[in-house]
Amino acid sequence: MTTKNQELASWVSSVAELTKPESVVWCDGSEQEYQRLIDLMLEEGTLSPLNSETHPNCYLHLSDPQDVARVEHLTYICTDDPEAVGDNNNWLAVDDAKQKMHALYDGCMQGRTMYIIPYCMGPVDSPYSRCGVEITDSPYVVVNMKLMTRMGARALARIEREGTFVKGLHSTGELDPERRFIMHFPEELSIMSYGSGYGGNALLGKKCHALRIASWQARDEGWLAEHMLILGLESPEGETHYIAAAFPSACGKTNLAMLIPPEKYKDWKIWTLGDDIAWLHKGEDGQLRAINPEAGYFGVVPGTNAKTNRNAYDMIQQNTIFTNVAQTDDGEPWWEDKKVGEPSVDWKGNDYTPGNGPAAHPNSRFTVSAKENRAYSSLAEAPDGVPISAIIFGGRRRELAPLVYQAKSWEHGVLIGAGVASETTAAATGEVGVVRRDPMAMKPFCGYNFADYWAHWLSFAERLENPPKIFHVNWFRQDAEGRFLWPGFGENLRVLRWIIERCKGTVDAQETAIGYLPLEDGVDIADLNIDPAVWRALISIDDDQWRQEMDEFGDYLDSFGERLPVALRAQHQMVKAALT
Ligand code: GTP
Ligand code: SPV
Ligand code: MN
Repeated sequence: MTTKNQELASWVSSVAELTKPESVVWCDGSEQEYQRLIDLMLEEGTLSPLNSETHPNCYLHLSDPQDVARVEHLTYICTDDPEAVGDNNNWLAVDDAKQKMHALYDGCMQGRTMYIIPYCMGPVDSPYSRCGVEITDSPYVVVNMKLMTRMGARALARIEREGTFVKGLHSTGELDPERRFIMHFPEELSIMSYGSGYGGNALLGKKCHALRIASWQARDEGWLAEHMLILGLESPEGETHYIAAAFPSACGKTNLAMLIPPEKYKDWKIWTLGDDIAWLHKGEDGQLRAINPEAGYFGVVPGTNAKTNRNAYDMIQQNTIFTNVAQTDDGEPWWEDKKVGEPSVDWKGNDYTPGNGPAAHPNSRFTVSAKENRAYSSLAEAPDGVPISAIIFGGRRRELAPLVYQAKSWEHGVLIGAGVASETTAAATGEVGVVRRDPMAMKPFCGYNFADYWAHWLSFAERLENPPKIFHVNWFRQDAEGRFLWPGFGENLRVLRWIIERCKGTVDAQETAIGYLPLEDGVDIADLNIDPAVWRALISIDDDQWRQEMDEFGDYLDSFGERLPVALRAQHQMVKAALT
């Protein structure tokens, strides 16, 4: 295979000249190619087989112990104008960044195979989809891209038809954290990644393309690229509403997208369209419509069990690549809170010793095709996506944020999104459990200045005839002993029901300074055994705490200076005024 696209052909040869691989392979995306690369990695020892009786076609990859998460401090947006990128990103001038990267890439693929991966983010026949080509020296990246994207011949055909594509160059390098960078060049639609083989650092279609580069493109073209799941909620009457929800990394998107309703609501059904990224466009019908650019899941493993997420648990029993989990004696994958089996080998490949940290890495992941999910919606393949009724923002807050509240308008909803703050998780390197500001769950992923991003969000009030209603949820409130106040997981369906009823205008709410909260009997919890005082705490606000929150949020907004949209400042002042 080669290509008729001149730009692609000459880029590939210039990369080969720089990196000096032993051989070059064009990936066609076939099953045979996938199996060939799996066999190659088994032979090399970069992949281990798992118990093939209980877990057919499942494999385990252990990454370098220093390469287990995204590296936000080594991730840069490179443009001419630093102001365009904002303080929410690390910035480098284009020429400086390229010089740095070229020095790292020089000869880096000697003795290795260079793989060329054409891919399409979104259904290949959708006008909303966008293509890219990733060049990598990692077979692990190729097999993950096969599961996560529409990869190979059909994508290449679209690139040859369309002409434009995102150029992503990745090399595993020496895995030295001192020689690791993830650089983005949105003005020329290109990505350069070096020194990490892990997830969002290396699978360039995902966070690098579908969020950082795409958010920049989306601003220019009038759409939105967001860190959101997409689900369909079908009522017993057969009416389906679609919801998009943005929570920071490891804060519950995959779980919500695959929710199984509790026994009492077994006639309700959740359909998964996506679990991590949504591209939102104004459709022909004037509605905001969503597609999922991905075709698979790169999900957090710990915490997944038959009770918390049966769909995900069943989905990863076959045809799955596990990264950084532990193993049992029988060669089955094991992780914290799996609730079956015992670990015998930990995620570093050593004999498991209790007291020596978790057996599976807290950011261990599964990679699996979306088709393995029994709740996968057939509309996930629809070229024009699905109409969105509600947008939900959320975070991990042990205090402050109530279970659910609704924005008073689109503009107020943008303020609520901009105000998202959440406890950090193991999905990125750094301290875990500290509250940080994470607007729209996009702090690590928005490829341009947040002030301009909020202005872009605000502009949808005029663009859309009937914009979705906006909500905020928090599944993670805790008591003084660290116990969750809300049961979460399947029971979150009760909150989704309230959200849809609010969209339809069929349930009343209490108006507070921060938005509309449920009335005491607004959400059905009768059978849940929640202490009435706890329930009241979940659906009320503490004015003093919120005054402090709004002051801190105000200081954060001030840090964007003159660029901050006036309308956002006005919304902030309205909430503050309502609190006094
Ligand atoms: P990324 O893939 O990093 O973007 O994460 P995500 O947002 O998809 O998070 P995911 O659904 O994988 O959940 C992360 C962790 O939160 C897992 O350990 C889950 O078990 C846990 N979790 C998810 N939903 C809930 C919930 O409703 N309540 C509680 N207490 N924990 C939850
Ligand atoms: C996240 O961190 O939000 C993820 C995993 O979804 S990664 O692909 O590594 O970004
Ligand atoms: Mn994510």
